[in-house]
Amino acid sequence: LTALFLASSMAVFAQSKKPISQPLVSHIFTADPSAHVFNGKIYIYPSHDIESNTKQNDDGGHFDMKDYHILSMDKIGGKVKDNGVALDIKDIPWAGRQLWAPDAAFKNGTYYLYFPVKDKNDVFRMGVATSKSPVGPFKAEKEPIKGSFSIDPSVFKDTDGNYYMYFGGIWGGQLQRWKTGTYEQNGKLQDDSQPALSPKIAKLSKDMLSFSEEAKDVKILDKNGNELLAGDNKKRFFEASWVHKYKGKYYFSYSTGDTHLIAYATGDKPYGPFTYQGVVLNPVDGWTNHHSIVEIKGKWYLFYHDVQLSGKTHLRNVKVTELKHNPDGSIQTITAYK
Ligand code: FUB
Repeated sequence: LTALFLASSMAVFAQSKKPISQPLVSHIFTADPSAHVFNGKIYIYPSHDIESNTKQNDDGGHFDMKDYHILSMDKIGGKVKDNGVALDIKDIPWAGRQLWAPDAAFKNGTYYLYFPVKDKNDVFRMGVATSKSPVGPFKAEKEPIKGSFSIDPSVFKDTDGNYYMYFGGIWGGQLQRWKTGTYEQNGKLQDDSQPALSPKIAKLSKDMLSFSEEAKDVKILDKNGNELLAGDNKKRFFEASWVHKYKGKYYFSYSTGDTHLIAYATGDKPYGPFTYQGVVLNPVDGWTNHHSIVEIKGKWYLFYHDVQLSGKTHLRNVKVTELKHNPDGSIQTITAYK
């Protein structure tokens, strides 16, 4: 499996030509950009990649991050500010290692930072931290969110004021360990002929600090209404959930992981089911692909990352480019290199 992983990652690197956009910052490595507009300003909540010299493996041990820095800018193309350390792993009482892709939300004067980190038993859980400022510093709650597991929280505020967390990731993201509903250290992925593991959704409680319901499956179907199969790795969910709403439809986008695509599926309700539609972003340089999709002043943007600055899969840099919906609502596929 590892040989396959390395071979596929090399193939991805070999594809690159001239990038269509430049890294937003170059003094630190950043990845997994969750972008939001709060009070008319753009804030990006990324992972902060560092060189920890942990050996690369299929569980992503080399993504050994220890804090978050929030980036901000007044407009697309404007100066990007690094607002310093917003949350440090040492200030999360229950955390063990690996601060992975975060997201943020705002409600009633408080900003909420949601993050996945392995607990002291090496099991990924989701945490939440609060601040009166969009850039922190954030104060972490003493315990992980009850009923949370796996990685890549993404919080969507619906137009009716409800907030939902989408989450999950297979392989190193441990979703396969929760297949039966309870934790199984040796939980395996589905066989190729079985429906793929589903990402999860849970409505957030009014105080934004917990789930108001047990997490449910987010079903992704093909055009015939059948669930995507685990063997369909060019389409099935791997990690990096994101939801945006466009013309009344819900767009669930995600990474296909080992095939390195950002794919999307559409539905009529936040809970889905979602029907697979196509590719948002072709593979970028580096193994991972992770994004967010945001409307800013009437235009839509894709925030994403690649490894232009380092050439190394675990030292990434965030970028942004415009994203276009066609008149029928489909998304024009983006290739990040000319
Ligand atoms: O940044 C660590 C992990 O890599 C994220 O949680 C995944 O989505 C992948 O981008």
